[in-house]
Amino acid sequence: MIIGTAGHVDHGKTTLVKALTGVDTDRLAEEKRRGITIDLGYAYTDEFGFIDVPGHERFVHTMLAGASGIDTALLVVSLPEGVRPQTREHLQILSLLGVDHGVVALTKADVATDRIDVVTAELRALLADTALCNAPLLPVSAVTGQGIEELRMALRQASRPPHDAAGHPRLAVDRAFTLSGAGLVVTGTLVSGRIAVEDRLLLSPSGLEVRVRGLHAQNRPAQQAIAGQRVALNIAGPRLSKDVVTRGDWVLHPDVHAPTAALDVRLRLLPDARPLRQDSQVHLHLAAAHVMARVSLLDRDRLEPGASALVRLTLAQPIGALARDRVVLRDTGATATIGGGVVLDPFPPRRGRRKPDRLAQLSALDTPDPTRALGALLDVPPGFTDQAGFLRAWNLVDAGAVLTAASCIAAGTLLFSPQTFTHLRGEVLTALTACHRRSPELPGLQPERLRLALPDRPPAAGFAGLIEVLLRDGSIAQDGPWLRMPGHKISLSPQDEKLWATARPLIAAERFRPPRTRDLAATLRVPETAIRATLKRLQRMGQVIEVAPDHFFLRETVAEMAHLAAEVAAAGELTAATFRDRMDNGRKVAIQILEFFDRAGLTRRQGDLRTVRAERLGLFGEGEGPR
Ligand SMILES: Nc1nc2c(ncn2[C@@H]2O[C@H](COP(=O)(O)OP(=O)(O)OP(=O)(O)O)[C@@H](O)[C@H]2O)c(=O)[nH]1
Ligand SMILES: [Mg+2]
Repeated sequence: MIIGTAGHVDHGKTTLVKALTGVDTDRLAEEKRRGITIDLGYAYTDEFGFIDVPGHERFVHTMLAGASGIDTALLVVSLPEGVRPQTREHLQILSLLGVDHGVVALTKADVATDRIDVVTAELRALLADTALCNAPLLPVSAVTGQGIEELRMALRQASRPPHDAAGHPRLAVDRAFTLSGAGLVVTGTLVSGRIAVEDRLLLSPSGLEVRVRGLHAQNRPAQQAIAGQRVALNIAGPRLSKDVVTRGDWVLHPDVHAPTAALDVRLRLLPDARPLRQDSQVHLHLAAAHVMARVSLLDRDRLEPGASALVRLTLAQPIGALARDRVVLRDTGATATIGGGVVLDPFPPRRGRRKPDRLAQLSALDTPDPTRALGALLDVPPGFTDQAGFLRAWNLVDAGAVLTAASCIAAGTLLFSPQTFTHLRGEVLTALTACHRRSPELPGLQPERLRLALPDRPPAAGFAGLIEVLLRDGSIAQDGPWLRMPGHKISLSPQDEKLWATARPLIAAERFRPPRTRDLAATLRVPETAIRATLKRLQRMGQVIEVAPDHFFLRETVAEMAHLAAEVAAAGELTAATFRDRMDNGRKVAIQILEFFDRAGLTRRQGDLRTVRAERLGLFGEGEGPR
């Protein structure tokens, strides 16, 4: 159990921790000299771990780093002074962080017993609307020892239920130092999962590799630490040193290493804050991290005190953050805490942040339960989500249970709601059927063309998954790169069929110098555009080949000419002249054919000479030797 102190400067937090543990947590010379706490202090007993925070208003950011890792609050209020500004602000921070277990110590009882009633009344009023409204209030004195035992008992009872150790490990680093003999040590609160000696983890956001050489859990050597404990890790890794670790970093499992510079958050503004305008600059605190951020209000243009809104926080630099992490915001000058909230989406899309669909998605994500979040998310457009992104955001290790409970369909990289899946499947089948009706001569559609043809165009990655499923269950079929309906066979439309029946004999008659489209059109008395379109479709079916613009040859003729070229080359030299002589079709056409062969990679030209690449002779079909 980790207890964090809270309260105004000089109210006796550090003295009280010493009375409870025997440890003086003010270690720094400057702390001794000035008589105030500056940095976080740590003290342990057999049953408790204490984080002692500074009360001075200049060090609220440090208090925030400490308070983000605690279970239970020890709010300290001095009887002579009563409630003061940082009593309020620390209490607000505890409430924004969701710390709902705690005890209030009324300190310096030895000098101000007469103030107990007044201060108690003041505090009861202050706590009334908070999660700590029923916290015990105990007068204590570190000088006489009065109330210290009672306080210990009360802390024991205030402890919250043990943490769920599910999820990948994430340790919020609040300190790094080198220990002679051991090397680099980082300390912090393990907010999820477990860490064991020899684990291989990452430092985030830097991404440096980390090996756990040894660890302490709650200040004791251990083989393993679990969520909720304060942990010290002795770590090693290439390029790792004290200088590359800062307060606010994470040591975590590679699967949850995903630095982000944008967070979509449900933000609550404190009742005594000033109204928040678009694009306000704020200090953002998340776990032990502290960065500047800009607030874009998503569902309104101005946020009133005491109200809550959906906001996009754009950070000055990337940090590690996941769904349900708490954020606390302070004003531009860091003079006051103004509000806080819960991360709904740590990896939000760049575009469309204020669109109604997007706001509906964020509302869907506004629940602590990942199964409910997923179910609700898939119920709003577009009805699917990126599987890896969702699992990472929610730090789900074994996702099976959640996916089953949310009854979604995993296809490729996406998770679909059953309705969306059925709908998209319908769109695919409709699009393919329409394509076959429109262009019976086509084998089908290539996947990307099909995707772009869908009214609800799903992203490429997820579409691939959808197609995989449809192929597997036989709803559609595939020939090479073409997707088609299972029953589809390529054929010509009746009009094409008719035209081809008259055109083919003309092309076959003069097979080495067939008529061009213009001549065919004139002979057959049809528009040139019509004959050209039909021949293009026949080309896609593999019946003809457009050797030069508007000059179509039968495919088998091209295959025959390829073999003739090889023959000519084998007999002597393959040039425009020798090839023309062999085919008896004129120099211009012979050159066009050879240039076509060059482009197709059948022949290679050096000056006037050409060589034939024998391995490419099959390029235009099999079994078509010279007649
Ligand atoms: N008489 C009396 N004095 C106390 C008691 N507890 C603390 N003090 C004195 O109050 C002063 C401040 O105590 P600290 O424990 O440093 O206060 P703090 O809350 O830790 O201060 P910051 O960390 O700077 O916010 C010191 O001079 C203490 O000796 C107490 O129970 N009785
Ligand atoms: Mg102190």
